[in-house]
Amino acid sequence: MPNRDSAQARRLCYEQMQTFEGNFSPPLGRFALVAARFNHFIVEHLVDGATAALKRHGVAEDAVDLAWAPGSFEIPLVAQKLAQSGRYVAVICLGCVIRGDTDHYDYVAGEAAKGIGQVTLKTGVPVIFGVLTCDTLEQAINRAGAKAGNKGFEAAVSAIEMVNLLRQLPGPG
Ligand code: INI
Repeated sequence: MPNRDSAQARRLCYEQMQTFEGNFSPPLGRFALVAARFNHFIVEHLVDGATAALKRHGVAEDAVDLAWAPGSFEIPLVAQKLAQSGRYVAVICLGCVIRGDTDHYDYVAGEAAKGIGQVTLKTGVPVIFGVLTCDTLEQAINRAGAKAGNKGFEAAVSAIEMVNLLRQLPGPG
């Protein structure tokens, strides 16, 4: 357990640092949701969660657009087109991949994660990973608004934080 001296020393040290941290006030600009239609009965709850989070944080309903992709594998291309359009301050990707009997899951989940990561780095637009990757349907249900929160809600909150954080950071854009 750290002693009081070291805690105080750390606090003093932090006071010297310039610290950047995104807040949760509603940023100006539009948000895009990209949702996968596959496992729609789960994803619709992620869309509801993301929409509720944006609204609760003061983002106007008409400042949010929604695009449906066939499955999570197709999310990155749709997200890339939206991010490159210049119309959106952030793109929030929502999907649900559930492990089956084959290794198909690994390809779909892996490509979705890798692709979304590539899009955000390539475009400089926050592109948020709100894709559930679950072993069971029960895990998915729990993360889509039941026992373990709502991943869509969390993704939208992260989007707001990232927009506000990037606006503080030095550098172009
Ligand atoms: N897409 C998902 O979003 N979740 C899944 O669980 C899933 N499974 O299991 O197959 C899935 N497959 C479809 C995939 O995303 C593509 O749409 C399809 O392969 C066509 O490219």
